Amino acid sequence: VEASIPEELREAWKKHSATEFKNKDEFERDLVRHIETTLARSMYNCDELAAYSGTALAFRDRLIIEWNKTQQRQTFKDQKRIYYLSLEFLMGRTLDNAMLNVGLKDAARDGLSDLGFQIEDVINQEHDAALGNGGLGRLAACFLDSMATLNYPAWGYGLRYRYGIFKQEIVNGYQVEVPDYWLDNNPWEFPRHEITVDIQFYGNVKKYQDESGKIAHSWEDGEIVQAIAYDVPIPGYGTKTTNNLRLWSSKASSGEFDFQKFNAGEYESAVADQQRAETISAVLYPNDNLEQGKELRLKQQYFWCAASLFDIIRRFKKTKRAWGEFPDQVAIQLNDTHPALAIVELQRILIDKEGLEWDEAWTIVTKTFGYTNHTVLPEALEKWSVPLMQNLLPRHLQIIYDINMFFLQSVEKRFPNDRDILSRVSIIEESHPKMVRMAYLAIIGSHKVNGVAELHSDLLKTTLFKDFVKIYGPDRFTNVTNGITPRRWLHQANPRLSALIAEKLGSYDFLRDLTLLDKLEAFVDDKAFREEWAVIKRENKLRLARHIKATTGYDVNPNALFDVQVKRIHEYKRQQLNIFGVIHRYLSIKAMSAEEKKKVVPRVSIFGGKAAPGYWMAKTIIHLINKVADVVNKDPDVGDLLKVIFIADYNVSKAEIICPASDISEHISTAGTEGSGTSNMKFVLNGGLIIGTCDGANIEITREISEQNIFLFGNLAEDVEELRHRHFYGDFKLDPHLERVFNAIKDNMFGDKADFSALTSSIEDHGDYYLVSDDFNSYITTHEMVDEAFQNKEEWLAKSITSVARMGFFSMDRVTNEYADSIWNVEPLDVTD
Ligand code: RUG
Repeated sequence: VEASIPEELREAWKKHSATEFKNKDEFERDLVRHIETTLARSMYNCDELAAYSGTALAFRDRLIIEWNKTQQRQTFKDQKRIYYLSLEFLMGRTLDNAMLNVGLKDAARDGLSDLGFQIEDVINQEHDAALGNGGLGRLAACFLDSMATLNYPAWGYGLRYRYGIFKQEIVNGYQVEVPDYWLDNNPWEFPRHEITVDIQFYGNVKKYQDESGKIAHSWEDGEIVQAIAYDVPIPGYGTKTTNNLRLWSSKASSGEFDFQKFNAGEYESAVADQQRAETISAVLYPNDNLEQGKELRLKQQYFWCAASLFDIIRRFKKTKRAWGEFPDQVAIQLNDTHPALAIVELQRILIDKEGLEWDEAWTIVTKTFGYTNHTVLPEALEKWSVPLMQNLLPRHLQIIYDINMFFLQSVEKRFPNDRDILSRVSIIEESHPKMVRMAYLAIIGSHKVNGVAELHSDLLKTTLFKDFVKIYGPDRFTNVTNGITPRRWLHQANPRLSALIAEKLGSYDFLRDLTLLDKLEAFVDDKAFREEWAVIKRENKLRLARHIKATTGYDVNPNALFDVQVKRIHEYKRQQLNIFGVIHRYLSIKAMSAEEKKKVVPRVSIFGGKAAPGYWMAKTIIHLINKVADVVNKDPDVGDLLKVIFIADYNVSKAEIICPASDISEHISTAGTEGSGTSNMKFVLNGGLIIGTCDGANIEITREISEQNIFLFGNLAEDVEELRHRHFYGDFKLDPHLERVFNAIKDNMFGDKADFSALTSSIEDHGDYYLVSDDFNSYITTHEMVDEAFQNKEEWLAKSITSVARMGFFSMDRVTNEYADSIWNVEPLDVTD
């Protein structure tokens, strides 16, 4: 308020208030101005990168003008806001999305062309914002797009990593990690040096009596690190709403190095404090579905939770409401357990700083938080060692113990005869060292817990969180099946398909209400429409083929069946099953007569994905894929009938090229292991069919598009435990087709067999935990069915169109509305005035 211009002087301001460009000419004006002034370049010195920067700055002006208005509108209306806390936001590129969302891509295309640039080349200059590992981070990004599109007052809070997910290079078939320094030339963020928060670590807790004689606690000493806000505007599609993503960056609290040390010539130690502080937001941990328990990661988590909560509370306090109204104004969603410390931090602030009683504070806390679980994999469930937490966050550990004590007391009262339940549900695991179970903390501190697909949410209730269902009743647990934003994953990634759909449906309204796609079914038998559909798929395949040629040197036949598996490399996602299937196919082709070969449906097997740097088995899988590619792609016996491609450095912008180009994609996790999966939705929405197990959202995709339009195979989730049990007791027989594949590997067909022995022996000798052998026969037979179906072009097209028409359910907008109704209790803002 102190910084606002006095009422009587505002006319002068308003006269010069920034305006938005609305057409090609105005865009050109802004573009040239930015190139000449902001970038200090000229018409004699303007390359594609400068054209990109100028275009981005022109669009950024527009976004920030709407961002300012949105913030004013939301402050004025003062409705309940959503705060989405996520350690990962996998945004990808921004410019194309911004152009489409504000509806000015055509103006930009024409304007750029007037100056001699192709819009696609300009868009391709942008570096992906890759602040995430995979599905979890991409879901957060889809949420932001959808919440803005639907006019929800919403903020994302995350960390501004200096290094995003590493860049992957393939050297001699091995993954090599290269740092991703993405911040050079990033026009999309606004540093807010005036918005800082001091964050405390270490130190100790003093107990004292306050004036009223009550026992109180203060957290003292330790070290302070400063959090600085960086804001990223998030435009909605076809709406004025432009929300905010606030990312925190860390800095030493003094902001300077120690001058005394500097003067004494101790240069290194003079900057050491500063570097140590900056390390907190330096790197994204490159693990997907795997927790490592490193102290720096815990520091990141607390740093980000504390800064975000401080900010949220500061905003709430401006409204001068009573604390009891906090949950009516604030909904905080925890994306996985990574932000679970926010629960403890809010309780700490309320009792230690604001003087509320424990129960009153705890009621506020639990009404405020919702927790989304994304996995049942034990290795992904976060646990923090008690000694580590004691050292780093001594007061928080005390509060966790108190939360646990009150919780266990209530459990004991309800189940007086069940001693075991107490140790099963305790937040503290009685191991050596003791561990804090973050998922339990998140459940106890939230009013709703949701899984991300039906099967996953059911498994949570019947296995992992079974005791908590008994304690709290089933209503605390719910399901919200994931979705994807059709803006990026259809309109932006596949503009021609989007345009064809718009032509048939009469408008682009389906981008705001994806259920309108169902009207496409009426055109399934329309021959001209089918042809156009086929032409678009072919062009998308050609685009991918060009990318493959440019990046790998391999030529691929666009008439072949493009079979794609792109996602993080993980044993549970079973890229090993796929590459074994490819080897099986290769061996079969090699054994064929010339006559038999004529009947083979040509295939390109395309892989992409990163392995966590410390995940040896995942790296071995990448190595095998590349070695198989080396052999198969050069084998004259095979020619065009089979090609194997590994696309290095899979990321969001590559996904935008790959998804529209698939004929079939693979979602083949061991049943019961994949939370939801979201690339399955992206591929189907782009007219690709899928082969998959009965896992995650594949099940609901099947329900929506019908069994005729999907290739399902493999054991069911309910049989997995029994099979593993049998393997464990020695009841295991390697599938004979898989045995032939293993023999080829052991004959050094793909290089030194020793390189792959860990992989084969995990199946043959160590229990085949992921059921690769059990599912192998069903997998290869289903692929034969895929080949057969692909030969019937007309039927294949009908399946493709029908599936797209039935994908309305998987819009992120449906997801966002479900969270808003059943978890957040938040209404969209009226933006019509
Ligand atoms: O593995 C899951 C995916 O199945 C899911 O679609 C995605 C979004 O909900 O989250 C992924 N995930 C789970 N990423 N990290 C975890 C565990 O921390």
